[in-house]
Amino acid sequence: MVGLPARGKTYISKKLCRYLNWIGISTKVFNLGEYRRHATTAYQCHEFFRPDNIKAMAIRTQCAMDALNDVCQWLESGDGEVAVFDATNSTVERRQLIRDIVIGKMGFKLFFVESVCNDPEIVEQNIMEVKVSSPDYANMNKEEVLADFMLRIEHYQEKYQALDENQESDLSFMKIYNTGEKVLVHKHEGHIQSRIVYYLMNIHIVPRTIYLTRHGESLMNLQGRIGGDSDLSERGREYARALSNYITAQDIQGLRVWTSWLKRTIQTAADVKAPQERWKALNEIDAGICEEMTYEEIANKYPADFAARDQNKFSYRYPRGESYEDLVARLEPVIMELERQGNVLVVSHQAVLRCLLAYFLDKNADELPYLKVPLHTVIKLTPVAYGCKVEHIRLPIDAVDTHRPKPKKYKSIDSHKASVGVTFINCHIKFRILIWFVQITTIYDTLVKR
Ligand code: BKE
Ligand code: F6P
Repeated sequence: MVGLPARGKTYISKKLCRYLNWIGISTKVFNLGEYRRHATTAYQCHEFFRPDNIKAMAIRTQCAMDALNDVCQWLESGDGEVAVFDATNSTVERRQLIRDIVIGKMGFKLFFVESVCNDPEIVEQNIMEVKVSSPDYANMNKEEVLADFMLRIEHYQEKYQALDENQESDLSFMKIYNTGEKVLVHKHEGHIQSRIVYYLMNIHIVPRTIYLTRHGESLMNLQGRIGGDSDLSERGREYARALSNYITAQDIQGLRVWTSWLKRTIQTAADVKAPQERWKALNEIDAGICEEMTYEEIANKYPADFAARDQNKFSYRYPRGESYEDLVARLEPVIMELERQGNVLVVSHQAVLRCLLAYFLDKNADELPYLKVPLHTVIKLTPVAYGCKVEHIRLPIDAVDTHRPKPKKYKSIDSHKASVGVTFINCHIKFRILIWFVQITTIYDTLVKR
């Protein structure tokens, strides 16, 4: 990252990290502020950031080197694919140092993302929303924080050199002006970097709410069958009416409604008074040869498949159907368009909503297929600080429970055999000790008797 303080660098870093992890690219943020707070006792005031504060400058440079070192170690360990170095990196000298280490020494790719923002209102909004609650400013009031932070920015401004395609013509970078009003891309290098550019071109910070809900209870749900394209049950139709009343009562500005192409979501959204759009991508997971079966029938007819799915639910693909991993790939355009939108109500299905929820709540691939998305419940997501606030609004109409929890680990046959083996070895050793003991006493006896 590159940019003055309060330009949304941490916001971009965390959001980008969540997105890349969700699409399956292992990503981690290294925030220089955290290294600094670790290295030195309580932040006193903006004076710490004066360019002529030699002591502080030495600490800050050391922290940057430590962070960069951790970045390189993590990438080299093989666990990481993208490291986001969240710091101001606001001088040519610092960027050259990073280039020498990251490209020169390690041979990695390097891509700078600069946020340029000259709208004082956005900067102030940033300070009020995230700096006021920073550990740097424990027990200080809003006015004091704002004043100190503005001085901190001034210290950086003194030495700040924005990225420039003539001055640093060898570097790959993008610059985002005023939260996306204009974007400049210079010498990007390949697939991941263009995904990053595309993603950051689509995010915004205008407050809005996303509502997620499953369709009302369906006839298939009542029978415990998965998939299919059935109508709503009586209670499901009741939920459709209740949902419409709930949404009307919320009085949401410019609301748009997205459903899948399946009858149960279209019927559920039918009474909601707002413009509607259908997405094939929002259709439920395709269970292939298991469509319209109960879990019990699947366990009996395809026991190996059923067990394999419990072993790794995220990657398991139904024969002639889909996996959760496939779903995430199919939902990527939905997430991208959701990022661009304002208030949206998404009416979809259990597996699909687990994937969307995992994106917003930063859940990993192990947790994702087991997230709880009950019927007849509206999940309300509101962006706050660097994450999402989540509320579950259960509308009072009964419905069946379709959640199948991960089965508890029981001792497998192999580990049972192994434990028999260990007992056998234990007995064997005890037996040997007993024999030695008998032998020794016999020798002793014979010696004494002689
Ligand atoms: C949670 N933010 O409060 C926030 N602030 O360019 C308030 N300048 C504001 C931000 C983040 C969190 C986000 C951006 C930005 C900013 C000041 C900024 C931003 C930057 C590039 C693309 C999209 C947003
Ligand atoms: O049972 C309802 C349902 O939406 C099915 O259509 C779908 O196959 C299933 O839930 C997905 O949940 P799980 O992945 O836990 O089987």
